[in-house]
Amino acid sequence: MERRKLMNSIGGFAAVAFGAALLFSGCRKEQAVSQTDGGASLEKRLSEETVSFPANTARGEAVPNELIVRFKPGVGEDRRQRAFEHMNAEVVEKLHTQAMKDFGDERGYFLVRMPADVPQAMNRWRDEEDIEYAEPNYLYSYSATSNDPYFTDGQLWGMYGSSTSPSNQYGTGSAAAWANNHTGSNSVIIAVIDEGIYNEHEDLNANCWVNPYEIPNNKKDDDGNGYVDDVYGWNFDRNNNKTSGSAETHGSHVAGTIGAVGGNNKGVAGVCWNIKMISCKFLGRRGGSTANAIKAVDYVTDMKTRHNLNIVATNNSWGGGGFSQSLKDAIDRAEAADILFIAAAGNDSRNNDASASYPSNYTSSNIIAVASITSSGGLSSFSNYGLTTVDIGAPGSGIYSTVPKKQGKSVVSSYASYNGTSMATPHVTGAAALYAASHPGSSAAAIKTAILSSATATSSLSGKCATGGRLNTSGF
Ligand SMILES: [Ca+2]
Ligand SMILES: [Ca+2]
Ligand SMILES: [Ca+2]
Repeated sequence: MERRKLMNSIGGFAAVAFGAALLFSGCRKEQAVSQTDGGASLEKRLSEETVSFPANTARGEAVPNELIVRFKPGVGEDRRQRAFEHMNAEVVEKLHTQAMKDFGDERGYFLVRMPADVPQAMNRWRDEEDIEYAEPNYLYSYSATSNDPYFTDGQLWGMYGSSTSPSNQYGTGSAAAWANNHTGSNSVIIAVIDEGIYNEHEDLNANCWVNPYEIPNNKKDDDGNGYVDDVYGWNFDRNNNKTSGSAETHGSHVAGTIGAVGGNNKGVAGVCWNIKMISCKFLGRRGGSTANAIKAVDYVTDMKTRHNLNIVATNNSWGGGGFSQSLKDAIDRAEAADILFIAAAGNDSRNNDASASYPSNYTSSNIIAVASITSSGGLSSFSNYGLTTVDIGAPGSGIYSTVPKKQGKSVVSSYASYNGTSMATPHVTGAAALYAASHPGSSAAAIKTAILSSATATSSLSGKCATGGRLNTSGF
């Protein structure tokens, strides 16, 4: 509850919509969901009346009546069915991604729906002898919004630094790297796990990844990864390949900070002028679920191992919910595939050491947790922090980037200024890609070390994050 309030107070319009949806209370009509349809979309499952998730047993909001269930090893179909019947649970879908199979996980997870509310259901599952654990299908959302629509000064302050602009000394110093002819590489790939990316944007299109192993629009899964015609990535929210459109504002904004085309006399420039960005949309109008986050993370992991692609990082400008072992497992699979998981520290103005924020608080060593700073070097008022749980600060207040805009019946390229740790995070993801481009073959651990060890000490971050400093890419 507190989280939602604080997000609203900084004007997160998505948080308002998201929160309002969950504030309705009452019983939800049961709907038949078969096991074979891959699950009705999250939005559909939330589109009727929903119940708010009681705050006394676990943190945050979750999809009502749903749980992610993990059986113990060796439990076969008969015993699983018996457990489902005993629990009066209906299987929404089985989560058994290619990445899980690649990593030797034969069990997967089951997303189930039951009449009991989530805390009650979790307690009951704990007593089932065949169950390893059951956890909520948490809902995640971003929390960034445009501020002053007439914002004109200090645009792209985050790209400058003391060597290129004394008045913008708290930026990342990326302009210094560009001056050194370090502007990224088209062979470096990152994935944006977020909303989709508006890939027709004039300042994004050239840097949007196109799956070279998938023939578009032939209704066939040419690369055999389980997703048909996944050309730009995948929409895990709707389970289709439509990742672009006028609604994809947050994802497009994040993408522009990482890799809007630089030097083209248009719009803005990302930290990387040259890069390829995979669109993994799992945030919809009503947020995104743990089950869909797992599928998105695993999609990237499998894409890297399947095609030997040079995927260095995922950008994760979202948060919510409590600890999820099944999501942590997916992040750990990404780590094993040498992919960084760069995560927003959250926008609750709180200390993550004392009150965990997920996914940035997971202990997986491929995570870089990012706080937000202002153009005058202060910790942004909304930013979470944490000496042991947050790694570094980066520009997140008044960040100008790419967005789609509706104009009559068409969608056009536009630009807007947003605030949030959502905006700080892609500066770090862009930095990871920039470093990978100028230091080919670097491991995820080496890239992380380079980012953290080059941070510039910053008084507002002293004691507030592990490095006590802000992102500095000037030497990348
Ligand atoms: Ca495919
Ligand atoms: Ca195809
Ligand atoms: Ca540009």
